[in-house]
Amino acid sequence: MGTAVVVRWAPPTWLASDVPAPIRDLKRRAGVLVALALLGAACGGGGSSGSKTLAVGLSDYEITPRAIDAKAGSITFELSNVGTVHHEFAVVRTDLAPEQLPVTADGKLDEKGGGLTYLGGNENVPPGQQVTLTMALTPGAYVFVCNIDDHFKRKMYTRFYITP
Ligand SMILES: [Cu+2]
Repeated sequence: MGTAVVVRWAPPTWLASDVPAPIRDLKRRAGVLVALALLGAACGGGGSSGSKTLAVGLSDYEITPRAIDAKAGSITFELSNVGTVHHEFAVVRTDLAPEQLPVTADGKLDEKGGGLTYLGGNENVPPGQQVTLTMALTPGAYVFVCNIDDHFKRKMYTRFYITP
């Protein structure tokens, strides 16, 4: 018992010598929090209850950001086509990875295929244009795709997670 007390009282010197590490850690955590806050601000986050705005880039042949997550509710997507050809934006609810999604004979995403629910919302976005699309999404895993021509085959998709 006595030794246990001694052991318990030993830490102060150890703690003192170790102080810089926790402080460094705290600073790092603060940095992460600030980054997240900035990300939230960049995503619009703007006040109105449960709705948010997400900037999505459509290029030849990529949807950015590559992995997105957001809270459930009404989400307004600001779709910017920074590419040189028409792109679209469609929402698919699925637990499958994009690479596992069913495809048609010509390599497009099979919108009626198994393992997915095609929610549509597909907006045709001309090059250089911006289109706004608002959808109410419930918690779950999603994939955003451009299913024009062979764009899906070229991996023009991104994963999206909705958290409660
Ligand atoms: Cu496309």
